[in-house]
Amino acid sequence: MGKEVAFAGRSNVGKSSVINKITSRRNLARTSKSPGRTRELNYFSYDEKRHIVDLPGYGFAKVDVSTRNTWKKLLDHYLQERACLRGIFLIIDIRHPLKSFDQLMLKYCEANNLALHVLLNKSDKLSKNDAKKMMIEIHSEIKAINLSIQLFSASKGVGVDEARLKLAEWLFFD
Ligand SMILES: Nc1nc2c(ncn2[C@@H]2O[C@H](COP(=O)(O)OP(=O)(O)O)[C@@H](O)[C@H]2O)c(=O)[nH]1
Ligand SMILES: [Mg+2]
Repeated sequence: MGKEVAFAGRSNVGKSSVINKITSRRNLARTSKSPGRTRELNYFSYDEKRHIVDLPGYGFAKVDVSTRNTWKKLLDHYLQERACLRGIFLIIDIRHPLKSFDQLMLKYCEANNLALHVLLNKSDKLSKNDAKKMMIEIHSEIKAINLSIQLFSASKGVGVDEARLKLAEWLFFD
């Protein structure tokens, strides 16, 4: 059976940039200029048994009910066939944490007993001290059983090794 790791995040948190940075494969995930353009599930493969799934995000400005429902349906459907899903990378903008999209994602992880790795992206926008404080604060607000959390910056390359290690743990180890 194959192994899958899914990347989730509200639009414009930098999900595409993060995927590009971690996988260091150009055009593996395209960075979109207009936020919220990704609507369907995008699969990227290392080989026939190891895949990254780019889950569509939403949340930029107002999102209508039908967009929300479409996303929920898509996610429900995806999680139903998730036997090979090893864990979820949840990308959060460190300056705007735990919005309703993130809360919903956290609920899904809890309900389905999924391992969760939170990337606090755009940490370059805060001082090192403030970023650390935010991480502690956000960590204390997330109640997940199998949780890890880290600072990240796709622009400055902060946290890349740590994130790659987690990805490798889920996709390649054991
Ligand atoms: N300052 C800063 N900007 C970032 C970072 N990561 C992404 N961005 C910017 O955020 C915007 C949205 O990025 P994108 O990867 O398209 O986000 P997506 O909609 O979540 O896939 C772009 O203008 C990126 O250049 C980061 O770590 N730091
Ligand atoms: Mg994108």
